Amino acid sequence: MRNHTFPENFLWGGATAANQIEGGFYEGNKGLNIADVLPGGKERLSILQSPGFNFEVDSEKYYYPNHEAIDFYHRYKEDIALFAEMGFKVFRMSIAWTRIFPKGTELEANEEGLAFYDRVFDELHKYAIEPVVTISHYEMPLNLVKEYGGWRNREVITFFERYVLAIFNRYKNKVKYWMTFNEINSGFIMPIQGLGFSIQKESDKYQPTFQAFHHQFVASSIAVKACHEIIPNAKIGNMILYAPVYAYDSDPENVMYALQEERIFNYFCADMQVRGEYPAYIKRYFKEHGIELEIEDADLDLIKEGTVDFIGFSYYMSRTEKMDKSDSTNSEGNLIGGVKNPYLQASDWGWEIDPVGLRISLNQLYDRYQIPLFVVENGLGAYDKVEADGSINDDYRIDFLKNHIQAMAEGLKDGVELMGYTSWGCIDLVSASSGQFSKRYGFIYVDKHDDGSGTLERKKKKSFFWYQNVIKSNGEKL
Ligand code: BGP
Repeated sequence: MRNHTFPENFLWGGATAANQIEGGFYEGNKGLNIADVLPGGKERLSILQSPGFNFEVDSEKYYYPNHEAIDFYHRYKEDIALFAEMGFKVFRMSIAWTRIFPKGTELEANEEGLAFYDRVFDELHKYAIEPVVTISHYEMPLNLVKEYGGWRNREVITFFERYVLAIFNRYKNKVKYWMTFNEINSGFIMPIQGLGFSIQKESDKYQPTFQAFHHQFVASSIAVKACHEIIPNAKIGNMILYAPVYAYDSDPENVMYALQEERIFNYFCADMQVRGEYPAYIKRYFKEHGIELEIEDADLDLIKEGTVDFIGFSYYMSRTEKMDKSDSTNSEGNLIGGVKNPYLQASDWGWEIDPVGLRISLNQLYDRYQIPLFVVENGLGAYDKVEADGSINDDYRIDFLKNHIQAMAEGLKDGVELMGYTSWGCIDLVSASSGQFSKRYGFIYVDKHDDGSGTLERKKKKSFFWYQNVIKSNGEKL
């Protein structure tokens, strides 16, 4: 008997971000963005998570993997043909703000940048692949960071508005799925990438972080409203990093602690973008942390009016929490912290693997918001080995994805409304947190290594053929 769990129009595909694939960092009049000045290698994560980074380009000292990335800028045709061969219905990508407004402050958009994405969208449409576009994916213009202090500065909203109007007007006939800020809530743990500034000391983070978020919420609402006006048939979503928070045990103090962490990290930004107002729990949190936001009169109405059509989210791991962590092992490497969950294995990078957590996430998000969901990132970063005969047998990745797709099928049976699934890093790319190439996610291998060497040749991994079948059978053959 056939099992029609996935709806006929389910949006299967893969996900990327401009700064992690394009390269060509100075071509087509592109300006520098944050990602262009982040070094590769293990030190990147600590830079992203600790105070005091100064955003200076120091090319003697570091290798900057984003400068060349996988050269999608020149090889997009070859890559899109491979996505088409897998049967992609959608391709999630981002537009680099700095290709359109190199410094962020110009009055006119850069034609060469606009033309590049025209070519990419046209190529996708040749194969009936719909682009799903993230407007801002860790790619803030460096000039806005250095001269304006990133999203802390209200003026940035005006520059962002100019950018979104330029891309909506230009691509109104080419793009019908949009998302505003990638993993907006990641600003809590990696403010450099998400909010465009580095705090100077840990204790100073509260006020600027929430002020910057406020500006992003206003900007997000402006984008939603403009999108609805300019492209009435389009859908625009938000994008959050979702990692369900489990209490370590049944001690009510730990359960309360986990709930609080969950609300602040997982839900606060989504509450703002979906429900359109500051929730009660955050008002108490503001009081307790001495946070007083500067909010202009029209802001709250705007936030209420500009709520999103769907929730895009990334799912990689869950998180386990307890109040007193002194007697527990830290979940080493789990991007969003917490204590080690004794029931879970972790990836080579320490990210805890938890497919059931995806079913939980889908249910929790849908219970809370009742609007369509879209899993726009999920995948396994792993070391891959090219065998002597050129094959890459990534059964571990197939297992990971299979279990997560099965969890989505369960979520669908639970009644969750789910638009699609774009597996992260469908082609190997630069890792955002570590800047490495060796942390690979792709169905397509790219011959490029941590030291920058490699021919950039593309090869199909075993998972390529597996995913092709998944899409062909609409999720029935896993
Ligand atoms: C998300 C980001 C992506 C991406 C992914 C995997 O946080 O939206 O940009 O890179 O995580 O993370 P990493 O590359 O650090 O393994």
